[in-house]
Amino acid sequence: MVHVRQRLVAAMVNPSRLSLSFSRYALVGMWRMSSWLLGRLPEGPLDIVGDIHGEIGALAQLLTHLGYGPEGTARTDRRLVFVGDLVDRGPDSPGVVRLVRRLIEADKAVAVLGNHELNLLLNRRREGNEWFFGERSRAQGSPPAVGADPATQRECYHFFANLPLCLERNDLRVVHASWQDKAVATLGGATSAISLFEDFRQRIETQIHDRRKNREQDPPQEAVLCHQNLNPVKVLLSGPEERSVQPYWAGGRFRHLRRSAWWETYQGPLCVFGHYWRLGTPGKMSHIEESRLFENFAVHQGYARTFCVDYSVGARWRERLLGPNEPFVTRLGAIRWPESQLAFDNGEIMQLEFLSNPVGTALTAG
Ligand SMILES: [Mn+2]
Repeated sequence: MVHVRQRLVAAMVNPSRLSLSFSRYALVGMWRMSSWLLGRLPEGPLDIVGDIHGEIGALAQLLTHLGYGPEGTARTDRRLVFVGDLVDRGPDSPGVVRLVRRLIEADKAVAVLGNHELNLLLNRRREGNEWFFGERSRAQGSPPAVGADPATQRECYHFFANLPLCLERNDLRVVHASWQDKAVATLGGATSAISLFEDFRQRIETQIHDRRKNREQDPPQEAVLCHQNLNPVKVLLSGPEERSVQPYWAGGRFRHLRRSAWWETYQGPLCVFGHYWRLGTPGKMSHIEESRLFENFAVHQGYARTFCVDYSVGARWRERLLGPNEPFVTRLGAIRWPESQLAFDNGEIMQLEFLSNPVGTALTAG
């Protein structure tokens, strides 16, 4: 079986030329098997919490407003769902992991893996994850965060390694960044997120190498796009990308690729995801570049049958540096389902609205 799967995988990423099409995933789609990497969402009412990024205080406040109490255990009539990116940037990543892990063990919650957890599983050092490696943050002005001793590192690693990549039930889907049917279909034969990631990474690398050996010229950025869009773990956890019409300046350098608004073509039941920062105020919080993806949306609005629930709380540590703490621009949000409401850590509650055609959705930032 493993051999058959490897041949299918090879066929998918071994087209006559590098292709960003998912068409070859159809081969594997026919062969979809059950896998713990595609988990089952619990039935009944849910509260789906956005990216937390170590902001333990915001999480405690949100849970209290949702009627759970700061530890999240009081309710028996609802369950919590976490969309990933529990860690990095904020003050207490180990505290958030411990709280969420306890809730999952008590059958009060489920969670999916985010790209920040994936980086830790892959032992990749990134700005904001110094806490895990016992280092001081490299970000300018960043206050000290709670670090991870070896026992905490092991606890986090084991916890992340056992999180599914997607969750679904008849009326609802949850993934960290983007739901792509053909990427989801590859989960069937996989034994872990890391092995699936590595499997595809190596095949894509080999193919790029072969093409270079044959002196075939790929357009600039082609290799980056292939690694981003053809690796199912990458695309589910950090979303598809595309060439930008014009290079643009973001995060201190010119960029040639931008994030794709995959929700504009998504088909399926309501999909709730995080990852894309929705909030920022021009000037004061201009570092939240990604908010432009949602600049034509009000905070309570989603596109068609999708909803992004990341309200940029991962930037709250920077907001603290700007002056008085309250009120924060960034928020931690949760979708209450089936009530179709949005709840925030500041206690605000709004009714959701789903747009069929937002005017001039901007895609110029990454
Ligand atoms: Mn993310």
